[in-house]
Amino acid sequence: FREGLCDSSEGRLKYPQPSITHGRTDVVSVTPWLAPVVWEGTFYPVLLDSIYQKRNITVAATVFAVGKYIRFLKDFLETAEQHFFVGFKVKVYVFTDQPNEVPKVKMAAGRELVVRSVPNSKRWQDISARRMEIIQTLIEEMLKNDVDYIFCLDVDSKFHSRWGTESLGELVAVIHPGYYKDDRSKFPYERRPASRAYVAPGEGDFYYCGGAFGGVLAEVHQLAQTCRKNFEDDAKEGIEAAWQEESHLNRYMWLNKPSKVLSPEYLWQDFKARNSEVRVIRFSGVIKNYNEIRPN
Ligand code: UD2
Repeated sequence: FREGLCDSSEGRLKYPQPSITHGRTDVVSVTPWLAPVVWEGTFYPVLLDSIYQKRNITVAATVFAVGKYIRFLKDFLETAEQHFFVGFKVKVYVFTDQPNEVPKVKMAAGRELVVRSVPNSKRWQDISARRMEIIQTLIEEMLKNDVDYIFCLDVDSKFHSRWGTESLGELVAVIHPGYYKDDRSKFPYERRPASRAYVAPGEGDFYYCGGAFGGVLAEVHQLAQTCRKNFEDDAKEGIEAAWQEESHLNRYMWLNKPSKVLSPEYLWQDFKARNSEVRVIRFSGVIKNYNEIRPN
């Protein structure tokens, strides 16, 4: 337990009394399938950390920095050091076509950076979509190691505040900041029935981000394998879903409900003003000039 928060006579953790009648009323903090939706004010960080510290967990993160996206890596890694699972064992896997350009970021004890080479692609859509295949293969290799949880994150983003043990679950999805107040008929799901990512206008739960998802290795492996296969089978028939692997992820999360849902605090976008229910921005996508950074 962290110093100052335990009862020195008995070594037990002290924290405010949980209430069963008072809590946040401006947001929904549980889905209709009873998965928690994580918002600031719905959890006690120190209490959660104490639970997971006893389990001695290791958390992996994957991030792809291919082509010009390498420019985002330094801020991503430096801010991850400040906010992502601080005090826990963390392994950050960087996949890049320029391993020599990976910035040297000082990491705390117990935290490790692993750099892997991947080829570049002519189309940005392929770089983004091929992540599923690489994540699938990485998890197969990790299963032999001591990694418990994995998060797969976009590199063109920064951490601004705590992202920690409150986010852990079997299968974890993040609500996209752009659509969470919209009717589901407006979500940018893949709408062509011929695609394996198809979701009909009267169906679906939320619109989730492709830029952040995670969970335990077995669950994320199943997700990556399914999205990869559906993406490739679509491609054989000349179809590419509206938002590539994000569309396939959304179909997957509809059919296989996430056990924990992270609010848009966990992936905001810098070009959007903060909405009042978002009390803390923990992670956000930076503003980028698509024409300038994408290969085509
Ligand atoms: C959205 C999703 C993204 C993905 C994409 C659809 C969010 C915040 N972002 O963002 O995850 O689902 O739609 O394909 O939910 N990359 C490179 N080099 C490149 C291109 C991409 O390394 O030349 C990597 C990089 O890690 C980047 C990620 O792929 O963060 C996603 O690409 P993007 O940021 O261009 O996708 P975007 O902004 O359309």
